[in-house]
Amino acid sequence: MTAIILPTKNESESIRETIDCIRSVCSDRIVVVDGHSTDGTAKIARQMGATVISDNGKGKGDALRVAFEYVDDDVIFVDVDDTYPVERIPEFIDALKDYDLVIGERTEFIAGSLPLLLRIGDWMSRTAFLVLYGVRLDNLSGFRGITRDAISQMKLESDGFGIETEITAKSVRLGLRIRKIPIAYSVREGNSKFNPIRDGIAVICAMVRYRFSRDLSCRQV
Ligand SMILES: Nc1nc2c(ncn2[C@@H]2O[C@H](COP(=O)(O)OP(=O)(O)OP(=O)(O)O)[C@@H](O)[C@H]2O)c(=O)[nH]1
Ligand SMILES: [Mg+2]
Repeated sequence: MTAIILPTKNESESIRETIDCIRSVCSDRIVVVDGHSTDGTAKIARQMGATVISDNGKGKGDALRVAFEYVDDDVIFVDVDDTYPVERIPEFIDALKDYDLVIGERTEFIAGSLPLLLRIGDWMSRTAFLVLYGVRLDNLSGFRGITRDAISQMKLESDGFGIETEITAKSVRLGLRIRKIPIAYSVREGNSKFNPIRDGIAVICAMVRYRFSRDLSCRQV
């Protein structure tokens, strides 16, 4: 079985539709890891029969790490803001039979989904990743699948938005099998939690740190 992990922080505008859409395409367990939402997100998810757990209040990376510890299965994780095509989750589950990490590679941006400055930042991030790791990957994509075995090979430590970059970087350096699935990125519902300066710095730090760290499975001291 695969667990579908949904990190949420005040996503009441999207949580219902997201869970409904996932249920219409697969019967796997849905685990919502909530960041102490104040808009009723957790309550809606619970009413819809999802398992709801709480993060430690440190950010999206912390939330995903809490969820990875909570479940024993391979996982798919995806943002809950209507930006990713969650109806394609079965393709990701299927790909996990042959790959360790499956990345929803954003190849198409629907008009209005990413402002110009963030598009430039996204391009710079992918280019920096290519230069540092020798492979072009969407290191920021929030729609992914990863096997239990791969998770246990990397001791994840990012608290915030550096988590996707950490997972991507460690997967490349560990020589894991990575599959890219091209996807479209849509316009967000609700408010973004991504702070371009604070979180952009976290992404850059993760990219550099995991390129040069010697022991990938251990926390840096
Ligand atoms: N549990 C938890 N979830 C979070 C936290 N911060 C963000 N999230 C969730 O993580 C997902 C990604 O956050 P977004 O705000 O969409 O960040 P982003 O996709 O980089 O930015 P946009 O392109 O503006 O959507 C969303 O489902 C958020 O609700 C947090 O601190 N805790
Ligand atoms: Mg988002």
